[in-house]
Amino acid sequence: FLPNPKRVAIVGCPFSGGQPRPGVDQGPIHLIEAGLPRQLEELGWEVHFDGHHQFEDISASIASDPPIGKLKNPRTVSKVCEAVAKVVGKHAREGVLPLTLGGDHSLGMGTVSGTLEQYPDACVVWVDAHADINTVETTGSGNIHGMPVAFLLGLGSKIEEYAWIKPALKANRLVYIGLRDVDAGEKAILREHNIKAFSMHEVDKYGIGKVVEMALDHVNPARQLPIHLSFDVDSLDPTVAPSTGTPVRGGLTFREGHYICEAIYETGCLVALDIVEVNPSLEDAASVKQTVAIGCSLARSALGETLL
Ligand code: 6HN
Ligand code: MN
Ligand code: MN
Ligand code: MN
Repeated sequence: FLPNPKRVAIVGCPFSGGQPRPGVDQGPIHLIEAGLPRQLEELGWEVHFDGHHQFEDISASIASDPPIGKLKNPRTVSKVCEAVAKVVGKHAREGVLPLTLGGDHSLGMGTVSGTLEQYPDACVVWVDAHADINTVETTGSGNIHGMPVAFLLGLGSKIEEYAWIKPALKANRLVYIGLRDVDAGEKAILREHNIKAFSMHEVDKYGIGKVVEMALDHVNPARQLPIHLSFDVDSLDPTVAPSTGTPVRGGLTFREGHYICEAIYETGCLVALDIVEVNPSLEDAASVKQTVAIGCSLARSALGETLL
């Protein structure tokens, strides 16, 4: 499925409305300024980047966007994600691999929707400390970055503003790696729908090599289905990627995170990639630099950078 010639379109999404901490909208700007386009060119990719996505006036939108139930900024998140779905879908249709740079992880409902439009049988590997599967009913925070997977699966009661999402993702085409902070309501959903998840406990027990193999055996047994990799940098340990909004200790090491990306590239099935939740306004300058550099190196690993 990898495009031939190798063409990647960077979709920069300066958006933070799915969660409360300002600054995550600057993530994509830092990743680009750190030289990601040139780094990917050096790997042999033809890189398309025509500037960061210009959403309609987000601050104006948020100012007139009262909660729906518990959900915060619900109309703004929906509008932004619908626009992202269109852009990602268009790149995928044209045979260009979309690399979405967040921004917060609510964007995942846009990116995965875009992928599924072009590749209805795609599977999703969601690398995260969190399951991001709260429904309208179970969310405690009302932060929509904790909910995109529920929308993609069509779980929870429907809200009109999200009617554009065709819940095209099947529970058996989804797998998690890295979980360690899952809400009680989310655990019930994972159990009820038999969703496969490899938490840090399994990473410790089996090692990352075996975990990725088992994860792919579950969602993509013959390694013939397209793969969407949605990588939340908070899956990494906070000592590795400190500048992120919801850090949780006990996360993936630097190598474990990169190994996941390398192993998915090796399948030849990658069709879309998200790198999200880099927040350059959190922690000190050295931490920001380290986190941004890791965002870039994860993208390079997923696009074929090898150690030898
Ligand atoms: N993320 N489960 C928590 C919530 O607010 O629903 C945390 C979600 C974090 C989301 O990191 O993308
Ligand atoms: Mn383009
Ligand atoms: Mn996430
Ligand atoms: Mn997370």
